[in-house]
Amino acid sequence: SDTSAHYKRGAEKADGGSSGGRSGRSGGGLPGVSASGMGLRLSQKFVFLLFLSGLVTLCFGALFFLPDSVRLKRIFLSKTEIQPVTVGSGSENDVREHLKRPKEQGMTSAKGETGTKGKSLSRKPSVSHEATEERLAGGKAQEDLTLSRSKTESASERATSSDRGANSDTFSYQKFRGCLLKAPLGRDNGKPGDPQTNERREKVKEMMKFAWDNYKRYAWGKNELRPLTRNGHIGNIGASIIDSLDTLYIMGLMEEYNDAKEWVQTNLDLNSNGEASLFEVNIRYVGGLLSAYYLTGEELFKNKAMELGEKLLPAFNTPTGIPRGVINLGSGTIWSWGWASAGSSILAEFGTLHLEFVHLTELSNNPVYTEKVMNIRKLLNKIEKPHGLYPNFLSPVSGNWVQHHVSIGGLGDSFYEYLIKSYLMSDKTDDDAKRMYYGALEAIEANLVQKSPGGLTYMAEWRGGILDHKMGHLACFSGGMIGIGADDGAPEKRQHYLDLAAEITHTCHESYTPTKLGPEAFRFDGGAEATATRLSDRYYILRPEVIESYMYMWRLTHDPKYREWGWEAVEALEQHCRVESGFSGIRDVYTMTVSHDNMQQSFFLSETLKYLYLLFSDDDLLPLEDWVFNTEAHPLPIIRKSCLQDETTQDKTVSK
Ligand code: DMJ
Repeated sequence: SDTSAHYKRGAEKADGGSSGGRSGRSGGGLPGVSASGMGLRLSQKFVFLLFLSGLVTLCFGALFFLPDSVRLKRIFLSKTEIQPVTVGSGSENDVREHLKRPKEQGMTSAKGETGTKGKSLSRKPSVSHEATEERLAGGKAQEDLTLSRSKTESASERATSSDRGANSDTFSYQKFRGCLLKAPLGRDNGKPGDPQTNERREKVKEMMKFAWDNYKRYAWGKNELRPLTRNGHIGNIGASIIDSLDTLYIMGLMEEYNDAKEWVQTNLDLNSNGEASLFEVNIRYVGGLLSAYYLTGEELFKNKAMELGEKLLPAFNTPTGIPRGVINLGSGTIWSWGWASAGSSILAEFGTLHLEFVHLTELSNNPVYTEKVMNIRKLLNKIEKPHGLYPNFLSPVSGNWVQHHVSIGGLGDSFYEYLIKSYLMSDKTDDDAKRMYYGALEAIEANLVQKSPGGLTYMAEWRGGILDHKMGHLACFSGGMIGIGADDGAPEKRQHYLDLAAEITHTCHESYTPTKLGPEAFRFDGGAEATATRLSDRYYILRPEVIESYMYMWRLTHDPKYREWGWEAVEALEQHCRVESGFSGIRDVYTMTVSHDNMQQSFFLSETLKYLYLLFSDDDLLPLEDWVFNTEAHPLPIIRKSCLQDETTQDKTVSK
């Protein structure tokens, strides 16, 4: 009713305006209108028809472009509402997707495939009921840090001592620690020697505490904080808590970390009948819990991760084994996103499971997880790829591509990321992943990488051979990705890859203006040079990708400009996104008087602030020799098979 009242007011205003202006002439009739007032002259009919057809074309055009820059941010869908309960839904694209969903959902033929809930599992990991660890009382942050870390260390010692009596089949935390080349948190928790850098790092820590405290105060247990209205965004599965565990831990915010841990222990309900995005649950929850386990040795996190992993298995019960995008965690029913063409699965979704699933096999000693992701890879290897490229939509029934849209940004992005990271995480033994990554990169370079008239290197999108000269903010992660993969490329290409990584990162930095924050998508045509030309692309939802590339490029080159660019971003976040009760995305990065979107995304806590903190830390905080970051910035250790199987391996840090 609000809408119709608004519409009526608008119509009245228009009427009033025109009648007032025309009334003087109305006695003689309006020019061009016949005496009856109903008929129109031929020329007017023509103009009217022209206008109508223009409008129709515009609408079709808009529909065509709708899914382009969508990052599918849904995690848990509500049981009762047709529209999904989302995480990360601050994006206008997501809102548009929601609007499309109700109608299309009914048309999704795939809805309703039921999985054989975890049949193949030999044993069911139980939820940990270990007693809640006593929370540390008060004290200053620094005291907490020392005290609590030693408490957590004793947790990892507990884990290791229980390992000793365990069946040799089960994962040994002690051995895992012994196989790390360096202590995960470095010599001095990554504290940089240079005072200015340290001050900057402390500032980032303060931002994390501020974001966390407000989330805790106003939205505890909800998925995300709405900082303007001071409440939680729909969804009660604590996405911000799981996403924050490792960030709080590495920053030494131990009181906060312990609150988060206690919530996981007592409130994380994985038996809910909620419907979930396989991709989002995997990267945020499985990834977040795995990282928390590997960093702290707390069995609780391992058990929760394995319990969740088992619940995701029915998603793979399709004719090809390519999982569908949505799953009901209670019943195991699966279906495809209503908006994905012809019930297809999304490359960036089914292609972003590998790291976590391999670790689930490591921890559970159950090969089923690795088998599932290896099967995806096998199919991708088998099917024909247009120009060597991987399109974004694939049918889980026929195993064929559904459309020829290729993007290194939304819908495609983390598939490429997981290829190179699978190789790195396997201690460089997964040659298949290596071959696929460099093959894909070659095809991307040949078909998508472009240079703008102004000399900026960018990744265009590809639609059946036609280039769309736009780059999404999401695609900016590729600077870092190409950077970390440079060293393992063909010797003659190594420097080239490093240069390409630096150029892409530079382009993304160029898009951060004038607020020093960047738009959701920017273009390189019609005279545009890394600028958003559509109003609807001008928003910034606290995304991490540009900062992520700064962090990797800093680690790889130690060029001080990356730290300077990171600091620019910190200042901009403080100036434009910090509000009284948290951080919020903004609707237009090109106006200095910003309008806030009222969402503190959970990836701001897991990624944006973590990457900034790492950027201002020494390289020995989560060293890249030992860790890869999943696509939600949750660190996962490199698996050193031979070391892990060696009887004599000892945890150097514990014995020390
Ligand atoms: C995060 O959820 C992940 O990084 C994902 O892969 C894509 N980007 C969002 C944040 O922008």
